[in-house]
Amino acid sequence: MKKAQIKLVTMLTALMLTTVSSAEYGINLRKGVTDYSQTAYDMHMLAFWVCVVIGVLVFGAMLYSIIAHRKSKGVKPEQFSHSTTAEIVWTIIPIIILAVMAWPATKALIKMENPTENGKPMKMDMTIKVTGYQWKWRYDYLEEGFGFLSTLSKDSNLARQINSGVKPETVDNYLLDVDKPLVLPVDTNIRFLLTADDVIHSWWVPDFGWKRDAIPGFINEAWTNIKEPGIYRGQCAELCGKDHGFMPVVVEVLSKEDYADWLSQQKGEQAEEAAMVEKTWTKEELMARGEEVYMQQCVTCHQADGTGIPPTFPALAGSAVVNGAAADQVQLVLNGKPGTAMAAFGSLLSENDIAAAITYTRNSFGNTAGGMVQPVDVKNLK
Ligand code: HEC
Ligand SMILES: [Cu+2]
Repeated sequence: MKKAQIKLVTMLTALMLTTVSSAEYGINLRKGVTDYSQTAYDMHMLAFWVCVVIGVLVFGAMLYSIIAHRKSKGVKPEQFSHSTTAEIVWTIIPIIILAVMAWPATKALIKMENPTENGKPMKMDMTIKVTGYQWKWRYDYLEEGFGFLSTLSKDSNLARQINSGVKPETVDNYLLDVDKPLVLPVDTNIRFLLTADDVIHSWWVPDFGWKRDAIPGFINEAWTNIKEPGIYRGQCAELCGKDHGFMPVVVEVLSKEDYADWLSQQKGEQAEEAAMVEKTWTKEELMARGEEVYMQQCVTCHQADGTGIPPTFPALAGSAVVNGAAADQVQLVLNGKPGTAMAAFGSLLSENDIAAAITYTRNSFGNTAGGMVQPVDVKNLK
């Protein structure tokens, strides 16, 4: 090579190495934080090294043959066109390789689908029901009898909208953050039951090593045991409508003690909420809470100024329903409108949240209905 060429190649190589080393992402799979993710990682590495060995042998043989038997050395090509022995060898060897790789893969799948401990079905310590909605997740702690919605965080939600004044670069974990993460204890066998209320979603946290479709009318099962406390992020992995990219999954894994504290705090809050259904709220209280709920739960479809995105998502500003009888509007929000994206919020939000959101819509966007809807009214219509 000429000097200039050598210089160019050196420079390009150096450039490549610097960009690779300064990039934040790795180029391999992540090991994750569960046994299962470790198994998946190990199998990936096994397959990878098998490929490396095959690659080196095949390309090595090719390269050697090309160089050692080149025409310029006066080598004369063989004229044979068939070798039964060679064909048998190159059929048998791949079969053996595939069988060797299928063995641990099958074992890992069985371990995931049918977990056992000393030959008996593995005992699960707790169950989380995950329900996908357009475009949020609901988590129910089945043994504890409570649950909540988990939606895109306010910062990310603003930053994704043009002219909101919030720039994506300024938001930590942009589009990978929620208002209320799923909280789980470490070192615990956790069963997941996954379903959906509208269209197919898919619950995916890469660090756990699996993803599962959440399908309306079906319940899919999965399980995990997380080895390290921390915050793990994922996404809905199924194209589920216009805001598919805006329903992240965030799981916060706590030590067992911290988890117990968190649980009792949640139960306390839940009892407080339940007590608040019975009291008479002031209009200020309803409006403040209502704006919060509206901005978190209704805004993606009906928009911040209530103009909606017609014809699919109707405007609430000037809507006949919102300006009509309060009871009709409560019924609509409680039961949703089957066959449309308007979910039955009765099973999603508390009476307090629903009453507040409805009061807010009746007194905003230029609507003239006015008045208040009290949580107890919602309770009575349920
Ligand atoms: C995922 C999208 C979506 C979300 C989120 C949503 N809605 Fe709706 N909403 C709809 C659709 C679609 C309709 C129209 C249904 C139909 O065809 O009648 C609707 C209709 C309505 C109507 C009747 C409007 C009219 O004039 O017919 C009201 C009131 C309403 N929604 C209130 C709410 C409230 C309150 C929330 C938040 C708690 C909310 N919606 C959240 C999609 C949504
Ligand atoms: Cu989804």
